[in-house]
Amino acid sequence: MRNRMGGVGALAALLAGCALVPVRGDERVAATVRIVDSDGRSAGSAVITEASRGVRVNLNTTGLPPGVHGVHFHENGVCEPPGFSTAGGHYSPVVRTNNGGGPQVPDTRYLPDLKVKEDGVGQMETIVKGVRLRGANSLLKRGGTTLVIHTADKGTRSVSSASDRARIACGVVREQ
Ligand SMILES: [Cu+2]
Repeated sequence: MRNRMGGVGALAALLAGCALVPVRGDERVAATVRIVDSDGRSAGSAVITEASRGVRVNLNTTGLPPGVHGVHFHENGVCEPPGFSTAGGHYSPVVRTNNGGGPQVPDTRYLPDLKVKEDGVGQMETIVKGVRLRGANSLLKRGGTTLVIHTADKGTRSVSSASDRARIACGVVREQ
């Protein structure tokens, strides 16, 4: 009996060890974003993980006005309510491609819109190419970056590509 329990314990330890081994090496790199609204109150969060040639963004918000909101990465890691001008302009780093195209500017501005329902709950998930969590074009660069949510459009048309509307929520991208 004692031997058998010992075997189970060894197996459990082995499985626990396996759980620490990432399926893909870069999946372990992650960042979190705590979103605050213009009153400085919590308005949800985002999780950012490395993806192939970019990052995966999973954004969940609460308490924001219903509607279709533009979402962008901005160039400074500072969120000061109410206006969040401290976040600076869009973060849109230059990326050199290796297929002969030379330097390109990826439009990291163009994340999908955040759709907030009548109950104030919003969700958006996407993969953004051209930025990473490490090395060049990192969202965790010196000085930081932010995820900024803009005021909603009246209708349902896409607003992420529109000019920079008023900022209603903001969160600093932080290493997890
Ligand atoms: Cu913006």
